[in-house]
Amino acid sequence: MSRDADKSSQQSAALIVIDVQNDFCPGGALAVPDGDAVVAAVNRLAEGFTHVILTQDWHPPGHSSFASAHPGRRPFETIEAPYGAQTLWPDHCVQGTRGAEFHPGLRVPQAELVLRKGFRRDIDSYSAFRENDRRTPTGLGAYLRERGLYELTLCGLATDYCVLYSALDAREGGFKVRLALEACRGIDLDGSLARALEAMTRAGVIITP
Ligand code: VGL
Ligand code: ZN
Repeated sequence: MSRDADKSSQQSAALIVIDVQNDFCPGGALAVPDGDAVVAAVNRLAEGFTHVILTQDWHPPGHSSFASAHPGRRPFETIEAPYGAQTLWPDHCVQGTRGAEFHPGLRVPQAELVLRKGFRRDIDSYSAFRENDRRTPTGLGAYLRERGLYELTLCGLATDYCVLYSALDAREGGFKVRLALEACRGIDLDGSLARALEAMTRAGVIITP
């Protein structure tokens, strides 16, 4: 089958590229080990999709997920936010900064939507669908349903945070979800990567190499 024929049979398929931003890559403020290794893999994967959506972690200065906003707290500690446990992070992906930009090697010119998240100062948002209070929607679920995009392939950074929560919420929203593992890298805090892969498998996410 030609690539075009292949694509046209995939009208309900979308690739969702999570947070491939400078701050999550080596040298960035919240670098994921080997994070930039996903760039080439994502570029290759995207060639097979007509519909591509990018997400962008997009925090205002002083965001409540930053350890620096909590005197006496340090990055990677957990605090009790009004909506539950919240890991504290180094300042990262601040709106308008270079760290918040997509990795310069990312080549997905056909991307149809850039979904920004984490822009409310008092709520973090790992998931592309729902913020960390687990109630505030981002609108992505409705967007995908209205466009008839039901078969999602997820990739990006970080496997055990934003990719994980996006995948679980997508399953809860009734989407078919595949995780392209070669195009993902994790932060792995205290075994979080293994736990993430288990949780996604349990939720019916199809994990492919
Ligand atoms: C992420 C921690 C904080 C992610 C975003 O993209 O996985 N992780 N903000
Ligand atoms: Zn963030």
